[in-house]
Amino acid sequence: MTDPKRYLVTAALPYANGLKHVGHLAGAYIPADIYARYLRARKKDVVFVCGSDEHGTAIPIQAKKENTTPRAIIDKYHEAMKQDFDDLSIQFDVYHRTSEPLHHETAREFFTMLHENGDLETKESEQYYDEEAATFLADRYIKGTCPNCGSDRAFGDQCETCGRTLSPDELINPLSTLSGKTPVKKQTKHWYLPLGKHEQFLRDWILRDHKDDWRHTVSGQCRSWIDGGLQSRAVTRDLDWGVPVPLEEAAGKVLYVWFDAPIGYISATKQWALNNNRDWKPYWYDNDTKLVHFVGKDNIVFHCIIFPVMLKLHGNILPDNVPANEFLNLEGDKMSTSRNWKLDMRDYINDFVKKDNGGGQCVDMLRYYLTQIAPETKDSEFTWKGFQDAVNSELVSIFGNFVNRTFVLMHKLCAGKVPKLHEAVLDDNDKQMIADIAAAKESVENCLENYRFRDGLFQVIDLARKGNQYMQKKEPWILAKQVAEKPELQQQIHNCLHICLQLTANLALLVNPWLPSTAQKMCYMMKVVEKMLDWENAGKLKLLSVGYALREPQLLFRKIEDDEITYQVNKLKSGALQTNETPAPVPEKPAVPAKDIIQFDDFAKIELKTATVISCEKVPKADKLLKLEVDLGTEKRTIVSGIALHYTAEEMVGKQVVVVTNLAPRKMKGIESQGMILCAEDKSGKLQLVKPENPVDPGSNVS
Ligand code: B3M
Ligand code: ZN
Repeated sequence: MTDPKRYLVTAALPYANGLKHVGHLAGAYIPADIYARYLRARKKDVVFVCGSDEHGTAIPIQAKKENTTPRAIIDKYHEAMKQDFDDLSIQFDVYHRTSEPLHHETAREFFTMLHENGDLETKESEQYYDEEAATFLADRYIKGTCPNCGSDRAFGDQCETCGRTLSPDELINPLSTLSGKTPVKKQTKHWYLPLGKHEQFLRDWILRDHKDDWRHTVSGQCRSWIDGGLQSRAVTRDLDWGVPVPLEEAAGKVLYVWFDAPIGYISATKQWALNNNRDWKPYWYDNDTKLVHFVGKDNIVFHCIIFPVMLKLHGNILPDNVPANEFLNLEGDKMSTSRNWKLDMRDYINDFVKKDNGGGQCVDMLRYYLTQIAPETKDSEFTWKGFQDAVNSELVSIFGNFVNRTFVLMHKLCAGKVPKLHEAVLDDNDKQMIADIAAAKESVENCLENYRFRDGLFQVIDLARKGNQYMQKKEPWILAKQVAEKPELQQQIHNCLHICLQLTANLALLVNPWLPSTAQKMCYMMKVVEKMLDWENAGKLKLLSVGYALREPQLLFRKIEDDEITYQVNKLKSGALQTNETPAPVPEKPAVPAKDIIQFDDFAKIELKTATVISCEKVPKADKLLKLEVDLGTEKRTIVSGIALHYTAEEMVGKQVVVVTNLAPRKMKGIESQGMILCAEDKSGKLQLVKPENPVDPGSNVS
């Protein structure tokens, strides 16, 4: 959607049945917060809504576990989750609750309209009933064996081992979790949403209209749901906790939690409007509103299929995108609450953020690492070592180091004041740095607009990396020693520091959506108001005025020490619960190859040679592509390679690489690529060139 009038950003409403872990944070809340902050920096009309999901069987189940009432559970966890989000700088415009009367009223109205319009079906069916407890059993109250993976601890709605959504009838050997007995079947009446009637609409809308802009992981999951045949879904339940069904004949029944929870986005918007004296309706009815749902992959079907059908029937707008993330594993295993293999937001807050003296650096360190490993296209993994590396070798050594050096040198060489830019004596390095600053705006923006938050952050760090390289090339501290003899060098020093300072201001602005506390601290050091972080200012060299006196630098990030990491790993391992249930399968490191076995002859078909990069440039309008000229000894070739986010064009020149030389030529962005360069990809998606241990002649065979 081009240039919408307003934006409505939602993040999945977390169940108020327990604390949430960093997997949830990486999956939905951080990306949503980055996006909302970016839109605010662009002065867009944006509302970012969330709230606690306080219905469903998860709540009474937790109440039973904690020996208290559902009400006490939702009050406790609503407050705790709200606090956790706040502590980690997730800045919702409203954080609502589905237990609020405003929500109940909204959900009732929604159901009533669909019911009165004849959009729902009713069906009498047999449902599991626990005779001993004298109650129908909600899906979650039934346990059994998963027909998909064979785990014996699957629930009637989902198998948490393999993630498959289930219905109670699919469970093998079902048992009531209330009495432990085998339940019986009993007649009951329910209201259904006939999804099958909307198949064509869903096909057209998702698979045709959003073919290009939705993540393939998302549309792929939708396609398999649609192709698998869309069944009618019950929207009511026999339960005494939830929004009562607004029909006399439905006494004792409530709306299914997945019917009322997404309507929670609407009631939250209404609450925001009440708080701010605004009108909520355009956000849900006007076609020039861009609605974006941030969720984890287990919520895709609800946000892409069921809720959109409800919205269409109710006359609302549809989401423009649902950039769902895959899952985050932890230290080699699936995160699991039941096995206590997890890192709760609260644990991180207690162990790191609380010791920060309110500076927010540890908040930003976590936001940084969770974005860097964001499971945007495939499952990824949190490791404490990875966290330490990301902080120490990127935030501290690249970003923090550049900002600190700039400030220290400015105080030392320019009396703490922003020096003048002498345009007449700008050299090539200066000009290149200025051009890089200007170009960063567009590339970062491009990533943010397309929900590629990981790449976007990489671009920001890359700009800081270029800043360090630039400073290293210019060496103003050396020039300062020679200035007594050569006074004209003073202008060079001023130019370098002027550019580094403007770059620092640009970095604050660009990094702000990801690392808001860092941006704030940088504003303080630069003595500028946060209003300066207006996105329109990005790319320019005018953010700081000449002669302006800046504060002393503060270190932006501290290092993470080895013993902190050891402590966390031990804590995780010693806290892990041994259950006598079948453990969740560890995502196996493939001991066997992931691809089919091939014969030597198949391998021998591939021609691999070493080559030396002679020249290299960025491919215009393609963030990821570099165009390289390589020397293969007997010939030179052009190769287009998707490594631009990992290597700059300059640093590629002179490097030895390994090339697949007999790959059929392929056109990319209009350039014919005559081969492919080999890289290794680490868990975080970072690429490293594959090359001989010691240089060999260009054109040497690799086998
Ligand atoms: N509470 C499930 C979850 O937290 C559910 C999301 C509701 S979003 C409308 O994964
Ligand atoms: Zn399973």
